[in-house]
Amino acid sequence: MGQLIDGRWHRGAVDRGDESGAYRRSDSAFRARVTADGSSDFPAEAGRYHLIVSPACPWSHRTMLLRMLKRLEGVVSMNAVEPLMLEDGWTFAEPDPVTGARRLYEVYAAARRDYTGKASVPVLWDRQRRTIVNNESSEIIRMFNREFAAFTAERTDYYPAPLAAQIDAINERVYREVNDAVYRAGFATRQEIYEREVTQLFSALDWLEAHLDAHECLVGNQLTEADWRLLPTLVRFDAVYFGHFKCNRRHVYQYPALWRFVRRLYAVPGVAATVDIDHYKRHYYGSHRSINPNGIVPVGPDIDFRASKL
Ligand SMILES: N[C@@H](CCC(=O)N[C@@H](CS)C(=O)NCC(=O)O)C(=O)O
Repeated sequence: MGQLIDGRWHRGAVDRGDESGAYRRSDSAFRARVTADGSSDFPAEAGRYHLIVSPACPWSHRTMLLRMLKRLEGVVSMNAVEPLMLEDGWTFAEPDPVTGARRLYEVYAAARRDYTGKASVPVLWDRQRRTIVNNESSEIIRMFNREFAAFTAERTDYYPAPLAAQIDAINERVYREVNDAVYRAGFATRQEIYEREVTQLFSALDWLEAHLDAHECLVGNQLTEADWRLLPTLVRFDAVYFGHFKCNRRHVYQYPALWRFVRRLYAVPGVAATVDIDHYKRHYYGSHRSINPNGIVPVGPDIDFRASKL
């Protein structure tokens, strides 16, 4: 881990809790938009934008899912970093073919010479202007959903206007109480904070279980962005968050409706190829030495999202 200060990389832990023992995720710095009509400085074009992801990272996973679901594989290129994130941050096995970077922080420094902050994934890079358009996954998925319509035949709208307010409300709660909560539990450095986070997380899972017991999807009768933003946390849960982040009251497979939901989304064509449990385990257990000092990666659990039972 580390971060850029005035465009220079500094090694050292930045993912620690603060003095209160709580963990806070920093805001994303690059917030421009690709637009279909070119009204921003970044018009939608085929072959212009490049997505850099970590397959382990749940925020990256959202962008991988929307890129695949909207059939943008031939429109927006994609490259993945290596599983381990240590002193140099995220790194590439080979120089990234588009930016030439060996380390993700070089991409940030190329975009802004005096950049200060973390070098996080996902990143949406513009080949033409040689800069980062956006590094906030919630915004990248909205661009993939809507702005590239001229370059894909896939018409499914994952953020339909009539459901937008409900999707926003669910997203906000799922982000705070589930997606980010597992990290706050895992990186807490005080017992009472960890316990508070885990307690809240499992009440949120109880709420989702009750909702998905009665409904097929989180919002309306169709799969929306809200469902695809929940999946990355649920597919990582039993293999990583349960053990590594000590979110261990129950497994996802012990919640009948949540487990059905995960398997249903996993069965959607193209989704399974975005899921890589071994990669997740190597990343989390290998990278977060503050909570797993020897970097030992556990062997289990045996998990099969295609099975009707575990
Ligand atoms: N708000 C960002 C969060 C992204 C994020 O936190 N990514 C993590 C990986 S899961 C990261 O790259 N962290 C780099 C670091 O901690 O130095 C988004 O959703 O796009």
